[in-house]
Amino acid sequence: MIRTQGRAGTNTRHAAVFVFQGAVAVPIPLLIPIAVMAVPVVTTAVIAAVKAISTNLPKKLHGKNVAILGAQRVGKTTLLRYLETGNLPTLPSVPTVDADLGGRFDLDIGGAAVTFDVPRDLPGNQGLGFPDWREAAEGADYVWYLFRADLVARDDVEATNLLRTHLGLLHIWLSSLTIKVPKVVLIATHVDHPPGVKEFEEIAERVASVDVIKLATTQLKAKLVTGSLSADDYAEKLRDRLTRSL
Ligand SMILES: Nc1nc2c(ncn2[C@@H]2O[C@H](COP(=O)(O)OP(=O)(O)OP(=O)(O)O)[C@@H](O)[C@H]2O)c(=O)[nH]1
Ligand SMILES: [Mg+2]
Repeated sequence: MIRTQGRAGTNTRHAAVFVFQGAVAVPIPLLIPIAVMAVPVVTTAVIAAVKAISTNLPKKLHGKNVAILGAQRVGKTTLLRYLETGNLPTLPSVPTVDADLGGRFDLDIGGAAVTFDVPRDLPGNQGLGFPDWREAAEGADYVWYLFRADLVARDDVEATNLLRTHLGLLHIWLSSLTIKVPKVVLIATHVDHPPGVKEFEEIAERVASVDVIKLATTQLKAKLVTGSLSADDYAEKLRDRLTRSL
């Protein structure tokens, strides 16, 4: 396995801090415009503070091992790049080879050192690919399993069968562990709508009701996180949901 050192993350955000230094004599007529100006400033500060809370990911992941599993082209590298830099990649994605966010490597996520293990999925060669998956899953604090929610929601046979195979294997591997059992998060990608709109909620509900997902949430005690990595604001919401699931 290749071990690489990632770049420092750049997505740390700081909540605004306001310091009031002593009383200042202000004429009464001036107080009203100042008060009017203060409302948006305070509102912005509150929003910044709420955002800072939702980016607790580095604290939760510091020192942890995360195995990222999933079929090809589901968004594993895109998610990693987003967590590392706070932005989606601008260059077209290519299948991961070991030296490029594949294999085992350390990454700096907002100041936290996290060890990721991203074994490749080898289609048609799964007998070769799965020992790496097993090793990664068994040594992890978290297993993040990514799959395409859009395909599963519309009953795509290949995607659903692959999901069933992968989650079945995960169940077998993890149920034989006695000491440290990793927490499993199922990350459903490709729901390319803003959360809250009808289309998003329909896909999210459909995916949550698929038998293999329901089984995984009970057998594996897996959490399900749904979203998209097609735009920065969708990715931010997905990251926030992922953070809450840890
Ligand atoms: N529309 C849409 N595209 C996505 C989403 N997530 C990832 N993609 C795109 O899907 C393609 C594959 O993404 P990658 O992150 O390279 O997938 P991967 O799982 O690392 O793929 P391999 O390394 O080949 O296993 C890229 O073109 C991404 O931009 C998503 O939620 N919605
Ligand atoms: Mg990749």
